[in-house]
Amino acid sequence: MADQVTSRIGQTKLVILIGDVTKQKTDAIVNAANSSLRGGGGVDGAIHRVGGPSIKEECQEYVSEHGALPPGKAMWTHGGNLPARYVIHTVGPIYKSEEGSAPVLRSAYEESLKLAEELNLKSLSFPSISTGAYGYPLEAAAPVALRAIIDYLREGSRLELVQLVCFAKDTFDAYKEASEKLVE
Ligand code: AR6
Repeated sequence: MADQVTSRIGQTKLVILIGDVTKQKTDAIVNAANSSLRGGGGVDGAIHRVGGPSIKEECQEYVSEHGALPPGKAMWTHGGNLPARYVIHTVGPIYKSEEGSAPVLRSAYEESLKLAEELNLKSLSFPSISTGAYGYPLEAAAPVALRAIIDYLREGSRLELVQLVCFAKDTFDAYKEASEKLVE
C-alpha cells in the first residue's frame, strides 16, 4: 500500500501510516498532551473526546499526587472508551530552537516507549508529537522522532509493533522521507 511504510527494527515492526490515532487497536496510544494534563485541542482533545471523562479523572489524580508532567516525560491512564487499553500521555517541547527542543522531543518518545514496556505492552501508536500547536517544524521533528524510536528499538525491545500515525498526507510524507534515510 502506498500510504504505509513498514520496516523491522530488531524484533519490532515499525509502521508509518496515515490515520486517526484514536481508532488504533494497539495496546496503547500516545497522547501529545500538555503539562497540566487537563486536555486541550488537537490530538489531545480527540483522545479525551473519544475516550471519555475517566481519562481526565485519572490525569487529575496523577497531577494532584505528582504535580504537572514536565516536557519530555510520560505517564499513563487507562483508555476509557478507546479501542486501546491504555493512553500514554507525554508532553513534547514548545518549539523554540532545534538545539533546545530536539532533546526534549527525543525524550518524549523514549519515555513513552519505556513506559509501554514497563506495562508489558506489545503494541503502541504514536501521533506526531509537537508538530501541531507546539509548532515544531515537521521536517525537523520527523527525523528526531524516528531516530529516537529506532535507537530505542535497536537496543532490544519486547514490543512487537510500533506505529506512527500521521493525521495528514504532509505529515506522512515527512516521516516517510525521514525513514528512507534512517532505516536501512
Ligand atoms: N490522530 C492522529 N494525529 C492527530 C489527530 C488524531 N486524531 N488529531 C490531530 N493530530 P497537536 P502538539 C495531529 O497540536 O503540537 C494540545 O492542545 C496533528 O495534525 O495535537 O504536541 C495539547 O493539549 C499534528 O500533526 O499536538 C497541548 O497543549 C499532531 O497530531 C498542545 O496541543 C500534533 O498536533 C500539544 O501540541
